Amino acid sequence: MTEETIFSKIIRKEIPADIVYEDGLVTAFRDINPQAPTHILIIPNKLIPTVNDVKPEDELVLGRLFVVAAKIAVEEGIAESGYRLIINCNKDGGQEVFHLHMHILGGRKLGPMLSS
Ligand code: DGP
Repeated sequence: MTEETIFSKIIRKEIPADIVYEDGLVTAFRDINPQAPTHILIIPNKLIPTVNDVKPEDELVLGRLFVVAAKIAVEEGIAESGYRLIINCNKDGGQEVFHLHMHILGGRKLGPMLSS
């Protein structure tokens, strides 16, 4: 069953978030618990719980995640220094919110890709 998460409320502006970008397909906002100077989440406006739920018809919105990530990286001044994009999936992947989201992290030298 597909259940809405807090991210749907952020998209609908029912709860506050520091939104840095939005269009008809995706919304991007600053993570509430930033792990780096820039830590922004980019999410499809459509509820896709996990990567496992991705369908061929989602290609446009998923491509938009990358287009917006590149735009945000420029705006945040981290495009040249570099950054990391992360999409967690399910328990072993560390996913906490079941509304697919891309993390964009940068603004400092990031540690090894996996800490454990
Ligand atoms: P993940 O572990 O990949 O599911 O990451 C979920 C992220 O969502 C985590 O870094 C914290 C962030 N987050 C959770 N709830 C909220 C919220 O209400 N507002 C914002 N801005 N971020 C949230």
